[in-house]
Order: sequence, then structure tokens, then C-alpha cells
Amino acid sequence: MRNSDFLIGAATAAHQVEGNNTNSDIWAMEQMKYGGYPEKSLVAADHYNRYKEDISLLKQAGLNAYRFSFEWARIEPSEGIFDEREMQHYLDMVHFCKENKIEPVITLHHFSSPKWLIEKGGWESEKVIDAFVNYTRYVAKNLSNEDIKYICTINEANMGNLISIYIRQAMEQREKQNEEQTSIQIGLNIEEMKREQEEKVRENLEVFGVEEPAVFVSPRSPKGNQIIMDAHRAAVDVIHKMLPDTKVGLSLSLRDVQCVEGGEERAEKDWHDEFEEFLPAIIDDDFLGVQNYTRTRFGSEGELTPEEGAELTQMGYEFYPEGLPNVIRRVHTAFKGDILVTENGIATDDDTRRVEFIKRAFAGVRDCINDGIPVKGYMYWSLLDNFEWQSGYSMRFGLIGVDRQTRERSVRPSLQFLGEQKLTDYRKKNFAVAAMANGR
Ligand code: GCO
Repeated sequence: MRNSDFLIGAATAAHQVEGNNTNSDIWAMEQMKYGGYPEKSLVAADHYNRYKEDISLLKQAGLNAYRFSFEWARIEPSEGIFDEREMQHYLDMVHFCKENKIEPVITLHHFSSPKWLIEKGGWESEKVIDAFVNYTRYVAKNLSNEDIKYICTINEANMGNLISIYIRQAMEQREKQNEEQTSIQIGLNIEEMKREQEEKVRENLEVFGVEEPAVFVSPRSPKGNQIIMDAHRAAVDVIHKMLPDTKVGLSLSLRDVQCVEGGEERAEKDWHDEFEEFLPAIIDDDFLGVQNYTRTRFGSEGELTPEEGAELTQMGYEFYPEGLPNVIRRVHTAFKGDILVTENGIATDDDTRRVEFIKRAFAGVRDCINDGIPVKGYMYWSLLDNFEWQSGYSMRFGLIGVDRQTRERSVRPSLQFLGEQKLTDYRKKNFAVAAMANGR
């Protein structure tokens, strides 16, 4: 593959960078006492107004792709009412990318949903399927003249499944600890927890009209998982019909699942929950968006913490860029379509560690391609420092820093470094040059 065909880019998500996403569920939760968001997104990185500056910086550094999301809550702020001006905003972004020879990789849903969708039962209700199809149809109609190469329907379709598993594991852990406490203490805790739970329910009813809002990033039931997969499949059909030249897929959050002796079964189960459960819904897709940040290891007692002395990122993840090629190889054994790395990155204040991370991850991607795996692009997470959901603005993932007060951009060396990455294997190239010099 020539380098010009390969997408090297960076990713963002609307709610995390645009600012003032006021009709969305996450915005509503940010304003709540029990919504789970200690910090509000507010004006975020003001990318809504500054996207030209940001895409220009990406271009200047030599990148050729930009993955960003359309915000459903802006495009359809009330059910069935589409806002043409907001649609035009995203078309303007697409045009700006194209004018600058940047390939836009569009995500239709990246975690945040319109608030009205949650009031109707959210991602646990079958109504979401028709609602998502209507939104997709409207967007596809508007994209019909744009020659879009890639559309990702749903970002991290497996997220709710993973959250429910992590919560279950945490509760088991807590139960174990509780057994060691006295019964009086347990009594007090339970009283307090009950009161808090009641207040929470009251607040949810007030804001969303339901006791437990089923937002995209809440724990998912098996039925909810099926609904997400059905919504994806229905959207794929719509896009294939309306935009026959566009490749369609979704993305999954995939850790590099490893095991030490005794952890085989648990590791298998974890990979099933992250990937295999979703395979039937994606097996015929044009591509899969792979999103990887680290590895995880399982032993006989369950998930292991990183080894003593291992380097950790701001997120507390083990610094492990080799996780990406490992995941790509594993995915490819079961999924034969194209692979796009739609997210891979590190939160750190030390940009030299970001450069090192990209260097090693990219080398791994290059090896996968040399081994014949159809990896079509690498998109670093993230172009900008942004709103990391419940961690607020404390995580710095950006190739470009954003001043919290002034929103001023500061380009980090890692942006340039990513723009300089080539697919050619340097060792092979040097060998070829040497061979030529020797007249062979
Ligand atoms: C996710 C989302 C992003 C995150 C990123 C860093 O993977 O959770 O796609 O919105 O910001 O992953 O945690």
C-alpha cells in the first residue's frame, strides 16, 4: 500500500470538544447532583467555532484524515425535528476537510444522545432502532453528494456491556470487603445508600422522566446489547442503499487480553464480552474500527493489576503500545473485512512519552500490514485535549494542547511526529538502497 492510500489522522468526538451540546443527555447529567459528572463540559475546546484552525493544524503536520462525530442531539434536537443549520455545520466541516485533502471519517453516534431519546427509554428500548434509522437516513440524504469513504455508525458498541461487567466485578469485590466489616457498620451504610438511591431516583424522574436513564454509557442488559446491534445493522442497510460507495462499520473498545497461568478461562470470557459477542452483528461489515489503549492480564484470581514498576498513563492504564498490533492480529483471525484503527492514544503530560507510544504502536501497525492484514488507517486519540467524560478536563490525550482559560492551541511535537510516519519499513528500504548500490 502506498502511503498516500493509508489514512494517518487523529480523532475527536463532538461532545468532548465542541462545547455547549445543550440538548444532549450527557449535558443534562452534567447539571445533576447525582449525574456522575464532577465537572461540566461547558464550552469544551470550542471546536464548534474553531474547527478550521484545528483541521488546518492537522493538515500542516502532514496528516491526511480526521475522524470526528456528528452530534445527533444538535441535528435532531426534538424527535422528528431536524435542524438544517446544524446539518449544514457538519457539511461545512466535511467540505473544509475535502478542500484541504483531509479524508473525513464520520461517526454518527459517539456516546452522547439527544435527551428526548433517553426520555423514551433510551438504549434499553427497541424504539431506539427506528429513531437511529431516521437520524441516519436524514444524514445520509444530506451526504449524498459528498463522496464519503467511511462512516462509523456507533462508537464502542460494546461499552455498555463492558461497564456492566466491570460494575459486577466491583460489587463482588465490595461484598468481599463488607464481609469483613461488623454488621452495625453494614446497617449504617445500607441506610445511607438507600437514602441516596431514593434521591437519585427522584432526580432522574425530574430530569428524564424515568427512574434509571438508559444512556449509552450506562450498564447494558443482554437485550440492550441486541438493540444496539439491531440499530447498527439497520443503519448499515440504510447507508448502503443511499450511499453505495461508502464503507460502513462500527467501532469496539478492545483491550489486549492476555493471561498468566490459571487465567486462561477468564481471559477467554473477557475477550468474548469485548469482541466475540458482537461478531455476528459485524461479520459482514465493510470495516471494523479498532480502539485500543492498553493490555489487561488475567490470572487464576481474576484481573491482575499492572506489574510492580510498570509505567502507567494518566488514566492509570499500563503504558503498552504493543497492545494495538496484538489486538489487530486477534481481530483479523475472525473478522476479514478492513480494519481502521479509529482510536489509540495516551493521556500524559510528557509529550516525549506520547511520541514513544505512537512510534511503537505505529511500528506494530506497519508489521501487521506487511503480514497482509488489511489495516487501512491509524487515527490517534485525540487531536485535542478534551472533556474526558467523568474525568472532566484532567486527562491530556491531545496532539494539540488547549488552554483551559483562553482555548489557545499549542501544537505538541507528537503531532508533527505522527505526520511523519510512513508505511515503508525502514529496514527493508535501507536494504533495498544498499542492494542497488551494490548493483544487485
Ligand atoms: C472511549 C471514547 C473516547 C474516550 C477515549 C479515551 O474510548 O471511551 O471513544 O471518547 O475519550 O477512549 O478514554
